Amino acid sequence: MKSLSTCLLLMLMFAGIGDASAEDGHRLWLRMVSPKQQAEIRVGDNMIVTKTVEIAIDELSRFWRRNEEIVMSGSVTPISDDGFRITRKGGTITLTASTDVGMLYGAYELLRRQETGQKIENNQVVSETPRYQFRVLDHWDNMDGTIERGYAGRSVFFKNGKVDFDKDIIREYARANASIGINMVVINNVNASPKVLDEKTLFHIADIADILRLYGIRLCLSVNFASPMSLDSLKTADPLDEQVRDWWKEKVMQIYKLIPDFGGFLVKANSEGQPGPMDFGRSHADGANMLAEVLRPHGGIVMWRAFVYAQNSPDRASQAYEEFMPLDGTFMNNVILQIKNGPIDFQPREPVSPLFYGIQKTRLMPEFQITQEYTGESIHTCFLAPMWREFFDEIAANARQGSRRHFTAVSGVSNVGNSVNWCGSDMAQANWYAFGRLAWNPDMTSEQIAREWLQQTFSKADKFVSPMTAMLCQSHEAVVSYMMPLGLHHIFAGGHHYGPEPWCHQPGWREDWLPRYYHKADSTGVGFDRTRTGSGNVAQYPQRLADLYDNVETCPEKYLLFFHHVPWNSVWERLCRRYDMGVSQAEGFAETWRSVEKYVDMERYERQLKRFERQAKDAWWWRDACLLYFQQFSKMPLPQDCPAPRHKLDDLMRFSLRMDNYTAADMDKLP
Ligand code: BDP
Repeated sequence: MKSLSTCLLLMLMFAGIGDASAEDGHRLWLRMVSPKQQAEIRVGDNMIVTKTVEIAIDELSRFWRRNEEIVMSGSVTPISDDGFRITRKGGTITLTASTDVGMLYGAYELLRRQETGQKIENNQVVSETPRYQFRVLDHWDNMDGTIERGYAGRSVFFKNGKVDFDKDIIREYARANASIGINMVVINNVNASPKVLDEKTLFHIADIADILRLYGIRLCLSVNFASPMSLDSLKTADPLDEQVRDWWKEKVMQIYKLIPDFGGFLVKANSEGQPGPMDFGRSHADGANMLAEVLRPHGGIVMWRAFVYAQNSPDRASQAYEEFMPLDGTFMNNVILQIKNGPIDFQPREPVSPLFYGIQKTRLMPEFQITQEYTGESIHTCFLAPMWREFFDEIAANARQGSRRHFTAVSGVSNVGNSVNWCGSDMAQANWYAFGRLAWNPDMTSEQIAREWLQQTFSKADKFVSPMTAMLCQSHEAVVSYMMPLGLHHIFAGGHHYGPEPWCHQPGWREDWLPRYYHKADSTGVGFDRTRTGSGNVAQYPQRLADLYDNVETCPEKYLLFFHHVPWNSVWERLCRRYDMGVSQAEGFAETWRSVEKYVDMERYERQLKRFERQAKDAWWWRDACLLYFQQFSKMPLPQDCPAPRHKLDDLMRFSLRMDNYTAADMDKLP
């Protein structure tokens, strides 16, 4: 064995990490403080010290504060999938892994335990392997530097139509991802510009991949299906055309020459106006398989999105299932269908997409949305772990035996941008963290995740951690309650998806982009009838669930108006009370925050307090807009003990935020 701690001091390359200025939020959950004396890290002879292992050693030697020495040892028996084992005997901790990335993950686990006060007892064995093989972060970054549905500034990868990045930032970004186990990133928007595959662009993208690789992360790209036509003037992008196939083959070879560990393609095809195989009379499977075939020899995958819905269909919730079920079993095995968790579109709450139960012979991966497009952007605190847990729990309870094996990957649409604190708000960082932790281990509870994030990000004091954990874990339900309780969905303003506009009417817009398509409020009641006698959507679920959802008596209340059109007299009071519950919870957030003031630095305290205050105001906005609008149909008074509205419906209907580029000042104009 040899000691490496001294030579690693020379790794100036990483010196900047962790030293960022005080409390601007830039250090995320990685706020370890170096001890005066560096820890002794020994490396077993059976381990090859790659650059990734060097990073692991560097992290431990700089931040391990315990008296124990750490021995890093290659594993004699293989530990699967970048897993690791940690054991302690007396004053020696041994970290064992089969791969260098496994070693890095083990190092971060040790540091996480140190920072959250979880001791490793004598003779204890901590053994971890990730549940999902690919833990993917999807960025919706455009090459002009904007980010679709991004609320944290501009892209860290692109600017002015070009690849443009700061090496230190990418290194910090990669480090943060590695610390929570993320091992793949797609750096550009699913609404992909063909230009991303331009040779010159790829050349620069390879520089990003070089940094990510050190942290065990494979880079992927979203591709535009018509790229051969836009980039090289081919007459068609038909996936069965020889010339088109050759074009992709060449392109993929070009990519792998530059990026030998390239992860693969993410494709949004024949969806919301994007080109796809159906433009040429071919199926999704034809398109996906064509790409899969050229990627396979290099070890690449195709993540083919199932987010499709044709115009003017009677029920958008049924479409992906109708389009993809007949194709089950026809996809190559390096194709993974990437399916949004719910059948509509990242709503604050939706049932699980029926495709997760139906598809049996094709690999699947859920797509979550970390960026808060529909849950208050980076302004509202909405901790999403409870929502993602709901998904994992429902799948575990209802999927046919064995079908869980299809889940080899999980993805989340990132909330990262170039703002100093990465996510636009300090609280939104918790969702990036939670996504990584759940992708690694979907059995973790929301409380565990919230707790460890708070301890590392703010303070270990129990008087801070306990109330804040409770608040975070309540926040998703609160947002659902003041925005869209009881199964309501998609009643947002057109365009920005921040505020309520159940009345929204935009001449010329697609029906299914407008709230009235979804809430169907009229004089008889409210809600979308998806029962067997309605749109029939319930029938896409396994029998037990179909029966459960079909019957208004047994349908879980949280999905009531998703599956049923319910008469006002049986739902009005419940609706009012739910909205009120959400409002009072949101008001409580600011109170909780005030009560923990002394545990938080001024900068982050003030910044967050403003957001909580805004959130409480917005909760009132949501509540009044929806209840006053629905009241026009219900013609029923608010229950006596419910507070009177603070706004007038007419005023709210006149108020509108400009799409995507409104400011805090604009919001303050809320009547
Ligand atoms: C919707 C977003 C839109 C995305 C689309 C998608 O509003 O910006 O392009 O999803 O996932 O939620 O493709």
